[in-house]
Amino acid sequence: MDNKFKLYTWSVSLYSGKARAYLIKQHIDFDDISPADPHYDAVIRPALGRWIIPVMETPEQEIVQDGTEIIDWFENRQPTRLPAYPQTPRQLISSLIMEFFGGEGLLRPAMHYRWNFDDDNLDFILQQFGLFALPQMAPEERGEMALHASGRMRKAAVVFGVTPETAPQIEAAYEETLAELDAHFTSQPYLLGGAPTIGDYGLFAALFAHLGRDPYPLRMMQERAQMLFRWTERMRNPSADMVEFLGRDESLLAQDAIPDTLKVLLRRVAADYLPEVEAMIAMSNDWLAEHRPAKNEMVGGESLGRGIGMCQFAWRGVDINAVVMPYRIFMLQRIQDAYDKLGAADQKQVDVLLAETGLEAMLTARCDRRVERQNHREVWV
Ligand SMILES: N[C@@H](CCC(=O)N[C@@H](CS)C(=O)NCC(=O)O)C(=O)O
Repeated sequence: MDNKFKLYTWSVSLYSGKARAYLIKQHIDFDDISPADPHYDAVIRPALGRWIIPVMETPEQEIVQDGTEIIDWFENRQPTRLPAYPQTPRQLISSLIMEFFGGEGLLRPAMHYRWNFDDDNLDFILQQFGLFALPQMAPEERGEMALHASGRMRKAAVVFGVTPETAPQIEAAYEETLAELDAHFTSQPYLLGGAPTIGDYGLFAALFAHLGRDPYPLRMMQERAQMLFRWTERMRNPSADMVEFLGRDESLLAQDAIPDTLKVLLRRVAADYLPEVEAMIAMSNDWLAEHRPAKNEMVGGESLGRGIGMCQFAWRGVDINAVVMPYRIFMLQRIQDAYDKLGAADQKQVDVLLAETGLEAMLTARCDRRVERQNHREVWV
């Protein structure tokens, strides 16, 4: 029997990078497998009820879908080599906030820099999509097929709020974020010191497949944010890869420390992502009052849609219309649940940090119904 874990992924896939980096850092013996492998259509897809990646199949043939669930599958079977969840309150909550921001908050610049720079990106992207989706096809035929298939993703950029009107601000915000990330990774190998935590894996989602791999944004990162670029290498290396940080070992900063450069990033989340989080929750609560989904009703129902509608919010002087996806409520709940489980003294410490960084609403913007994952899908509970 093959006792390796199998990870169904594409290098071009944002959420795949998160799960893959975790497996690499934990020294788990696994193989990347293309979902074009016949086993995906024969076994994995029917089990999930839809086509989606990343998916992990364990040596015992258990199927685990979703980047976070893959990480938690290992984290729930302690001990792990480098625990993804810090044990101290401020580091735990900061790390979960960065996970949320990396996978969801940075999706808008990720989509923009992938789909709106055709001169630099398009040939590469189409070849890469073709390569992963249709490995059996000749390279010259792949481009055409991939162009057709990528139409849906190009449209998705608009659904995430990327338009000609919002693009200048998306770029300005990303350039600022890039500089702040670079400053952080100049002084720390990972978000919280010498080892990656859940926030690193979440950030790696957007900062690798799109922003650290597609030609235009990769060049931007290499030219303007070399220490961030180094972190994207480090996140793919089973070694600690901290050659420029002499004397560091694979441990988190002591005493629940939050470096100033991470506080800058938390303020960035408050300024650039929190307005959308609040608009998403307000819209979801209105939608729930109107639609009253049954207990355990699948989000998106039979149509498999992931969004329940659009929300509007003012952002850096422009109005953004963006899709509301209950998966994001699930991710936000992770932060709120972790906070709710803390003792009163620990909560106070977190309160001080969130007040200092303008992130109080990350705990108070709550959805009237919980979103959980059951049978590989999000459901309203
Ligand atoms: N957060 C989810 C989202 C995964 C996701 O959206 N995957 C994309 C690729 S990066 C996908 O499979 N899209 C297929 C589709 O939407 O049909 C997870 O980690 O499972």
